[in-house]
Amino acid sequence: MTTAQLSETAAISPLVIRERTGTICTAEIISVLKGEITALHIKGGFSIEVADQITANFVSNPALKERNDGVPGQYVGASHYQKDAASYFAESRNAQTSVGALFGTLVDPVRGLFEALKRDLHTQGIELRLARAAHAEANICRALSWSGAGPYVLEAHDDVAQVLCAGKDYELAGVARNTVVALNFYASMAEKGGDLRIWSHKPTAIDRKSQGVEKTGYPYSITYLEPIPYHDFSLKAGDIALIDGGFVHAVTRQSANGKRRLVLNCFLGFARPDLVLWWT
Ligand SMILES: O=C(O)CCC(=O)C(=O)O
Ligand SMILES: [Fe+2]
Repeated sequence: MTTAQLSETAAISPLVIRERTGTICTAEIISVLKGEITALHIKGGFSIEVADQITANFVSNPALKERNDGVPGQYVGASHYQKDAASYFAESRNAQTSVGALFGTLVDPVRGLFEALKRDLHTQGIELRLARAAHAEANICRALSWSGAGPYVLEAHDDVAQVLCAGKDYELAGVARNTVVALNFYASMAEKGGDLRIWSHKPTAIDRKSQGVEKTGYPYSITYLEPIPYHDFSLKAGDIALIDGGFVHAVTRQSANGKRRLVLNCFLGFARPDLVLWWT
C-alpha cells in the first residue's frame, strides 16, 4: 500500500532561483544550461521602449495567428511542438520575414543575447548555433500571447517531452539528455497576474505516462501538482527569464482588460559537450 502511494506521489526537486535587477550576463545563462540554476529572472533586462515597439509590431503583424494545436494563444513564428522536422523547418522558413518584422529597425535584444552567448561559448571551444535541417534553420524566437480560460492562461507543462518526441530527423534529440532551457523576453504584461509559476518537480517518463502527457508534456492536472511547492515569478515588461524547461511550469490567470501579455520565447541546450543548439 505504502509503495503504491509513493509511486503516485510526484518527487520534489529543489528549485535554485536567482532573481535580480540589471543586465543579464552570459555566465549565468551558462549556469542554467549546465543545470546549476533552475530559474533566472532579470528584472529590466531590456529596454521598455524596445518592449513597447515589439508589442506594437506583434499586434500589427500580418502573420499573427491563433494557435490550432490545442494550446490556446496567438502567435507569430514557428513552434516545433508536435511537428516533424520537415514541417517545422518549412514553417520556420515561412515565418522568417514575420519574425524579423517583430523587431523592424530595432536592435533585437534576443539576437544580442544570442551573439554575446555565442562569443563567450566560442572562447570555451563550444559552438552555439540555430538548429537546422537540409534547407532551413530555426528562427531566433517566436512571439506568444496566451489565452487559456481556466486558472492558467498557459496550463502546466514541461518543455522536454516535446524534445524527447521530436523524432529522429531533428538534431535536437540529444538536448533532451541535458537541460532544455526556455528563454523568455517579456514584451508586455497584463496589469495583474500572468506570473510564471514553476513547481519543484522535474517529471520522469513514468510521471508523464501517469499524466497521459508522454508525447506533449502538456497539460499536467491541477490535482497532480497540488501537493508540490512552487515559486511565482512576478514579471514586468522588459524582464528576461530563463528556466530549466524540464521543471513543470505554467502562466497564471491575468486581468482580461487593458494590456495583453506578450512573450518572445526560444529554447536552447547542449546537444553535445561542444555544441549548443537554439530553436523555437
Ligand atoms: O509565457 C511564459 O512565461 C512561458 C512560456 C512557456 O512556458 C512556453 O512557451 O513553453
Ligand atoms: Fe514552457
